[in-house]
Amino acid sequence: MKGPLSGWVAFGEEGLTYTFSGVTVPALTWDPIILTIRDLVSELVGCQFNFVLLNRYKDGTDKIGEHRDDEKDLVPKAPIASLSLGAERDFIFRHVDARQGKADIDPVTIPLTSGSLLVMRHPTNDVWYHSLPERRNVFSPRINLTFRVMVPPSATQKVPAFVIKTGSTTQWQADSAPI
Ligand SMILES: O=C(O)CCC(=O)C(=O)O
Ligand SMILES: [Mn+2]
Repeated sequence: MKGPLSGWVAFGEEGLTYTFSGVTVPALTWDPIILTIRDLVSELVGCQFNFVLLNRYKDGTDKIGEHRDDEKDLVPKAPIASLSLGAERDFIFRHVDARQGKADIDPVTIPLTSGSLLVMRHPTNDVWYHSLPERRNVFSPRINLTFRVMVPPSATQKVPAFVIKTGSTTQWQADSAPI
């Protein structure tokens, strides 16, 4: 996965780290404002997130290449909630079978406006790649917060690391969500 040029910052429970593309990002102690947002997003999605990764895109030349969020630090099947602030950018899903030339499935483009919350539920990350391509006509910055559920350092995968509530959950465009 190719990340934005400006690097990453993360907040989360003590001891959590996120390793991707050969980079390990340790969780800083929760900032009170970020924690308040985390609580709101957790309530909205119905999942107790324990980690948030912040990406900053200084303008449309910063981008993220096509990838899936499939790192071993992530609790399998937990949702990922992505909050966007600042410049609007296109987020593109591409189906794994289309990528491999096995099926003719159109990519799905979602314009992520400031304040939008995109929720990727299982099995989205298994079957769809995503990217945030370069946009030469975007001149202002964007900040993205992805709320995640990470495996606690001492846990094994046999131990539940999160609670999913059923009911009262909110999804991005439920009818067209690429799940
Ligand atoms: O900035 C975004 O909307 C996507 C970020 C992303 O895919 C990631 O951090 O894994
Ligand atoms: Mn991603």
